[in-house]
Amino acid sequence: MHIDIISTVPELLDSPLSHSILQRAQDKGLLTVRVHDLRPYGIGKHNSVDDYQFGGGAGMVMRCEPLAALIDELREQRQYDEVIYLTPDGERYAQRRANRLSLCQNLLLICGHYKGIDERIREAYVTIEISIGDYVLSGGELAAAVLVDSIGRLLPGVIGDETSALTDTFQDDLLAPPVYTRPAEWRGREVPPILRSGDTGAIEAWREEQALERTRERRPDLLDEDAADA
Ligand code: 6GU
Repeated sequence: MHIDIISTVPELLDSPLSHSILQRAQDKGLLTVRVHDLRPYGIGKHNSVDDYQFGGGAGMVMRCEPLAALIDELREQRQYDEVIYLTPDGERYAQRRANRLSLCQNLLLICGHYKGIDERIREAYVTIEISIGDYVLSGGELAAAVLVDSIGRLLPGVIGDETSALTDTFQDDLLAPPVYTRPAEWRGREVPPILRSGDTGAIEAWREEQALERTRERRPDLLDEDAADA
């Protein structure tokens, strides 16, 4: 998979993209990520990328022309499966969307700042608008990093059996069951004996039951959503 990211603060993405699983994916050639600085496409001698909003009001809006120039240039090099705008008024991001996006070949992510981007860029280019939750970030970069991480780790070959994505929390709309490692007893707290029983069938059943119980207690909305989908 290849992911292009448009940003006015490309440095914000250096660190999250160059660690652990994401770095491994890139080293293995399974994922390439390029961050493109919008600033050189800005207008005039100050390379302006934003302006006051029509109608008045506080906050700047990212201008059409710089974004269009960079997007057009990128689209000459690649056919994007999706052009994604990261914005707090987008669809709420969840595992199902990550799963679907992990099947794509080429993605373009656009990070907004200030009051966001001119509506006409959304109309002309954007195919999906995504929010990573109900709170406001100062820009789309951290949200873009969240997307790249959650998608990158799903690409075949990126993570091995030991961390299989199939058993993740959310993968079946359930939270993950509790997990334990050595020692078998720590400060008087014992690992549930069933996990040390060697009975794989019983262990599997216990984990399912725990996952369900945890989901009922902490995130009953996940179980309701499941029912609503059916
Ligand atoms: Cl994608 N962008 C911004 N600026 N804030 C957010 C967000 C995105 N998702 C949640 N809050």
